[in-house]
Amino acid sequence: MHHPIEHFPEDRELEQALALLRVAQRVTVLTGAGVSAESGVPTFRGAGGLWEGHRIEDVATPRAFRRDPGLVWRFYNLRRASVWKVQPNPGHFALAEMEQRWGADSFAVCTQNVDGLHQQAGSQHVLELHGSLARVRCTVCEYRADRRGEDLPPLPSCPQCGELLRPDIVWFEEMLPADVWERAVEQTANCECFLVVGTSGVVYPAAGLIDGARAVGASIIEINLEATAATGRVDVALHGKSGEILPRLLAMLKGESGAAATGGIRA
Ligand code: BJW
Ligand code: ZN
Repeated sequence: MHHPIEHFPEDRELEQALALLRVAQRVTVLTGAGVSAESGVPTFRGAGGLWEGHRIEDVATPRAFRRDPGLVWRFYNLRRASVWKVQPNPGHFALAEMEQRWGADSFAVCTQNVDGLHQQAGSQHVLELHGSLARVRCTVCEYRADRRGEDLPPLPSCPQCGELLRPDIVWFEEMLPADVWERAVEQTANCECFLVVGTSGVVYPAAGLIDGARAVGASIIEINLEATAATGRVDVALHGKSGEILPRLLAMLKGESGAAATGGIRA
């Protein structure tokens, strides 16, 4: 169905979201694969959520890596190569600009994404809950390094000890990096408005931040193409593309009309 810009279907919900954002002194955002979808990074679940017939749960575990490191590295080397080519989209840029409005001390992005696109868009206060595709670490020694943009061999080895390297990614059944997680919990406990963007909300402990925000009485706004596991726990659900809704919210915050703000954005 075609909706003319003047009758954007979410207008009432957008106004509600705007009102919640306007009164918040501190804002925390939880992002997932959906924010990068419009940059061309595939999401994990739903259509296209398989990799050569493997479910993410079967490739992204320590057991899978022990069983067949070559298979797992093939998956990561392909994803690394494709991520160097993509660019942030208007959703990433809108969040970076929101951070400037609130100030980096009062605005944090807790991301489950490993693509680095929030930082590339200019966000300073980014907490990478699930690690980074750019980084590798040794399976034996303390070696850890940013190897962004580099093509790695099929089974890369550690420059310090010669043992096998692995992606610095949090796999299923692994703990999140303790310092990053602590800071995410703290940002959530201290926020007054919590944005949940482009995540299915099924992977824990990240999805638990939503409950953390509720527990401290923060208002919760969800932006997603569709209803998710989180929708029942939010105050306002905005259905649509984050690359369109976030810039629109930003424009409304700045006092521009929503319609004028969409001028530069492709439908
Ligand atoms: C748009 C859009 C647009 C599209 N605009 N929206 C049973 C057994 C074992 C473990 C568990 C278990 N039950 C629970 C667990 C714990 C487990 C877990 O949560 N599992 C559930 C899946 C059941 N969690 C863990 O294991 C975590 N660790 C842990 O708990 O440690 C303690 C422990 C120790 C020992 C045993 C058990 C526990 C670690 C979780 C690490 C997750 N890592 C991954 C893979 C990284 C690999 C990689 O990237 O290469 O991280 S999983 C994968 O899911 C990835 C993502 O960050 C994460 C979240 O996915 P996300 O971002 O939500 O993406 P999608 O695809 O699900 O959703 C996209 C959304 O966007 C959709 O809603 C779309 O509608 C929307 N969208 N386009 C707006 N344009
Ligand atoms: Zn090593």
